[in-house]
Amino acid sequence: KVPYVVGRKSPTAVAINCASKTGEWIKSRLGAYNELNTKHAPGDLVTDVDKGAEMMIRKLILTHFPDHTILGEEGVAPGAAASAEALSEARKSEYLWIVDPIDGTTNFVHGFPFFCVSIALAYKGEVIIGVIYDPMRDELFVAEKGKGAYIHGQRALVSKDAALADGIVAVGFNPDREFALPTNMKGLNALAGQAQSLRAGGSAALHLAYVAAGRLSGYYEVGLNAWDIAAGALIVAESGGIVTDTVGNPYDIGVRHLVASNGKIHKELLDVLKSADATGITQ
Ligand code: 2AM
Ligand code: CA
Ligand code: CA
Ligand code: CA
Repeated sequence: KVPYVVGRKSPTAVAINCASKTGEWIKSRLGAYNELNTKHAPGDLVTDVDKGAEMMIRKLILTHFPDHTILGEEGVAPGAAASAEALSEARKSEYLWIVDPIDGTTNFVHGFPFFCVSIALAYKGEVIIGVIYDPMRDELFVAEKGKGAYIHGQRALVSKDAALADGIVAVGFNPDREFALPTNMKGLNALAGQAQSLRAGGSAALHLAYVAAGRLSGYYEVGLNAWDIAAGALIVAESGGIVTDTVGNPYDIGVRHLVASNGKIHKELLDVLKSADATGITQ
C-alpha cells in the first residue's frame, strides 16, 4: 500500500492536470517553435517547446509535491540517457516523477500529428501512475497500479490477436545510427515477414498507449530511455498486456530495449527478435 500523505491533492489528478494543460500548450505551439541545435545526432531534435513544456510540468508537480524528485528528458545533457547513477538514485527516492514533455519531437517539428506528453510516478523505483496525453486527438490514457487503465474513463484492454500474423506491430527508428537504428532495422526486417503489418509512428509512448488500447498487438524498439517508457509500460500492464526487455526480463525503470504486447503474441515476438539477432542484448 502506498502511503500518500493525507490532505494532499492526489498525484493522479496532478499528473492528469499537468499532461492535459501542457499538451494543450504544445498543440498551440505547432509551427511556432524555435529549433534548438543539440548537435548530438543528426536526427535528434529539441525545441524551445520541449524545454518550456518540461518547465511547466516541473513547476506544477513541485507546487503540489515540493519534496518529490523529477527525472525529465530535458533535465539531462542533450542526447544523454538517464544515467545508471540517476536511476540508482531514483530507486532510492520515495517519489520520483519520470517525465517526457514531448514524446515525438521530430513529428511535432514537422507537423506530423503523432506526439504526446508522458508522465509517470514511481514509488521506490516502481511505477504506480502512468499518464499519456495526445493533444491532437484529445486522448488521455491513465493507469494506476492495480486499478486498470482507462482512456477518458473507458476501460482500456489489449487486443485479442493470438498470433503475430493477426495484428499490427509497431517499431521505432531511434536516431542513434551506430547501434540502435541498425539493431531496430534487423528487428523490422524479421518482423516484416511475420506480423500482419508494421507501423512506425515515431512516439514510443503513444505506441505503448496504442498497445494498451488494442490498436497495436505489439511494439518493439531498442535504445529507449526511462521517460519514453515508464508511463506507457504501466498503462500496457494495466490493460492486460506484457512489457519486458527484448530478452524477456520483466519491465523495470532501467529497461531500454523494449518489447510490449497484448501478452498472447509476446513469446512469438521475442523469438523472432532473438533469431534475427535484434535484441541489442548479448547474453
Ligand atoms: P523524443 O521524441 O522524446 O526524443 C522514436 O523512435 C522514439 O525515440 C521517440 O519516442 C523519441 O523520443 C525517441 N528518441 C529520440 N531521440 C532519441 C535518442 N537520441 N535516444 C533515444 N531515444 C530517442
Ligand atoms: Ca528528444
Ligand atoms: Ca521520448
Ligand atoms: Ca521528448
